[in-house]
Amino acid sequence: MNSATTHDPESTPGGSPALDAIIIGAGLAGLYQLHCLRDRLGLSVQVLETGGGVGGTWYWNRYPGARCDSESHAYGFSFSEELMRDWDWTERFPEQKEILRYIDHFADRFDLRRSIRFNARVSAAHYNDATNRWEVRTASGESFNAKFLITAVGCLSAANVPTIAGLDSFQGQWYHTGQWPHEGVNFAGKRVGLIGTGSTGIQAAPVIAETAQHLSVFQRSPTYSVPARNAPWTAEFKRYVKENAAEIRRATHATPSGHPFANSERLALQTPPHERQAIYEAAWRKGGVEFRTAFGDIMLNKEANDTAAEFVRNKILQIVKDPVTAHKLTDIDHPYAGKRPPVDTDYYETFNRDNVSLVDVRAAPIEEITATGIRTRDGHYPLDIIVFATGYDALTGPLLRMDIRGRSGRLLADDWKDGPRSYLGLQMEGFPNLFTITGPGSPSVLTNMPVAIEQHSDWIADCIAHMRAQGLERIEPQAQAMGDWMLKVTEAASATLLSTATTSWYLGANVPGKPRVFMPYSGGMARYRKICADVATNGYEGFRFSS
Ligand code: NA7
Repeated sequence: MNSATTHDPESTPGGSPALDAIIIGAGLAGLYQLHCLRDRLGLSVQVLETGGGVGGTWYWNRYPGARCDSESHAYGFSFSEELMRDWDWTERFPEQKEILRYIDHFADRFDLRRSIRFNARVSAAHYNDATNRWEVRTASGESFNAKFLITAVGCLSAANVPTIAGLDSFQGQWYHTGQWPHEGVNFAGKRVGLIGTGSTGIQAAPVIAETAQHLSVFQRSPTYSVPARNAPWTAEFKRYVKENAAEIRRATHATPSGHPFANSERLALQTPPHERQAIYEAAWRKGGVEFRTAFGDIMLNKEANDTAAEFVRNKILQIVKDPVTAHKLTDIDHPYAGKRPPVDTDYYETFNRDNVSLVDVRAAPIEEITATGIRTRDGHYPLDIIVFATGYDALTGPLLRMDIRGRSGRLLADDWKDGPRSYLGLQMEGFPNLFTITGPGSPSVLTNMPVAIEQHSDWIADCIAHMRAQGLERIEPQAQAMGDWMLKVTEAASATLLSTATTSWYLGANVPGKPRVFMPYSGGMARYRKICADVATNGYEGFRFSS
């Protein structure tokens, strides 16, 4: 790749330092990886970021009601106890603005911005066999090169706007929740159509309904949502967090999910029904994704799962007053938590409002978008604003939207045409010195993300430090190790009910034409952490180095 604006050891104008590493993305992953490589290892690092600021997911997702489903005290970085003690989260489930403030604080505290180029979207990354360097190009034509390339592009960052005939002709405004305008959207007095009832739609609907003249929620697949029970943290809890930073970190490292709570050892099927009901009631009152851990067999046994599913369905039926709407909201086609389980604030209650209606687009699919609204098979819904809460081309999308080529010009998109293949979700055979933070094949979206991000970034930094110490220039996985790992990913998914939710984005089912492969590793974060640590201890077993 040649360009007039080239930043590399040979031709960098003004003698700026040669790059050891390029990191794509300045969300939580990119920032922490930058800190590891630049400040711990002393490497010269350039971060390239599409957005105009740090934050990644939290930079883009400014839609109404945007909040984290992880509890705040366990959501941030845990490598620095000082950072944990100095930051005060105000609420149990922090809203987008507060998380972005935290990420800004992190970037400033560790002086990270000087190594980040904003408004720089990477369009291509090609490995040069002769120089053993990655040549990276941005959409605006700038070029960079470095020995190591690390993608920190997020798992849910490639917006999925469905192809619906007529969208271009719509005369109102439309938005995807993951590309929300910074100035916000005024719904007052407007007829709003919200498409999608995953975690995002479920968060957005109650907030949009507060000001919209009318909100129509277009539901294709109902799902199970549990109340978040969000509330400000008490002074006592804030003190607990400061005094127990190390313990909170230890807890998040010990659980399968990276959340500070483990699966209960109790089994739903071995608990008498009245006791089981009381346990579910207590979990429902407590709220949050912790509900899923009420019994140890919920995700392993369909019959056990049915007890959780029935409990949530009954709650929905009790909350929603209109029986037809309640029926549509509970006509769920997958096991509880088989698809990513949302948590909400007044989602089901929202359907009791006079200005909200549910449109069942599984029964009568959307046929087209007209100049004035949405036409389904059985009617036309006049709208001023359409909100797409239609999710993402998850995990592989952000990587495959770039032109990534490895040894001898090998195209990643070709290697992954039948689904992503990697060793440990960290590296791909044929793509030397390329690391993917929370890539497909790692626990990623099945965990409390910062925990997975820290583990990957630390592992990558340790690996690069090892290479430097040993004078090694190149690392890539062995094909056999990669194949064996992919079998483990499939086996782990088959051992749970996750693989039975055939319409889930974990399987790529939400994007037409995407191969149906269960992408994240579902064997648990704690187990995965140990596997990665053992691989390193055993001389980076399964990888091949060259000097
Ligand atoms: P999700 O979980 O992928 O949800 C997207 C929703 O949009 C889901 O209900 C989809 O129905 C629906 N959808 C997608 N395309 C269409 C079309 N063409 N017509 C009607 N409905 C459609 O994305 P979220 O943003 O809610 O959550 C993503 C993650 O972000 C979340 O898990 C958190 O980790 C944060 P479907 O189920 O495909 O039938």
